[in-house]
Amino acid sequence: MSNKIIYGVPFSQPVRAVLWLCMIKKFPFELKLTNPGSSSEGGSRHPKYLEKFPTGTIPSFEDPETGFVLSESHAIMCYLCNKYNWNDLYPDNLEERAKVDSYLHLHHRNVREASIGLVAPKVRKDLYFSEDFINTSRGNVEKAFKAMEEGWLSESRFLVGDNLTIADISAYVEIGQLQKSFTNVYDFGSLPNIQRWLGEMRNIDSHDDIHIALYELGDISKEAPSMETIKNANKKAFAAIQDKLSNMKN
Ligand SMILES: N[C@@H](CCC(=O)N[C@@H](CS)C(=O)NCC(=O)O)C(=O)O
Repeated sequence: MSNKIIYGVPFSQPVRAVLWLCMIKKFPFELKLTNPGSSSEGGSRHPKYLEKFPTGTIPSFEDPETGFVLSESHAIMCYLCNKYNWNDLYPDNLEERAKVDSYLHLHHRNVREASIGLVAPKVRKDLYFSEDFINTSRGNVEKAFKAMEEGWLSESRFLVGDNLTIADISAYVEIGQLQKSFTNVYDFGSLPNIQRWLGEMRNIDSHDDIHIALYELGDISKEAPSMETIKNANKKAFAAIQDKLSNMKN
């Protein structure tokens, strides 16, 4: 049986979410390195990639046995949970599942903007982000953090109840990257519930393996990383993931 394929790079937040889910479930896969936004061979905007995945984004998923292909991190995570009955991370109970879905829908125009408003302008010097754009993104992130701090995480250990779900995985790959131990671009001092949750998430299986790219990148609060640093971070993280996958086989 050939492995399912995940397209992406470990530096990408939504790719990390899918990879982390697979690692937690010890689900074997092949990671095909795909450069986001590049129209060269091996890039997410190359015609060959677009033929399968017209949105041109990573992560994408492919089942080489059936030819089934899918883009969008949340759709991929929900599909895998449904297909393999990972009900611990995507609960069977309809109300609980709906709460997970509710977070997943909210994520895109809110928490996801942490990358756009707080990380990308420092990391992607090749792209232009207007001040207005950055401020709108930051405003959306602040609103989402308030909802998490005063709502969900004031009532329960994880976003939906006392157990980890794919909502936490998706949220953490965005929010976690901002911590002092990674990029250090956000002060969580006034958000004790989010801080507590970040601590819970750091203890989840494979956390360190999935975040090697960020450990490599280090603190970017004062100085933007070079393209070379980012490339090397991706390379090291890819090698570590390959290692973990080969250990899973043994
Ligand atoms: N909503 C998508 C977002 C995916 C996304 O933004 N991926 C970025 C990399 S982090 C990408 O592929 N950018 C390249 C492009 O848009 O050309 C998901 O959750 O999968």
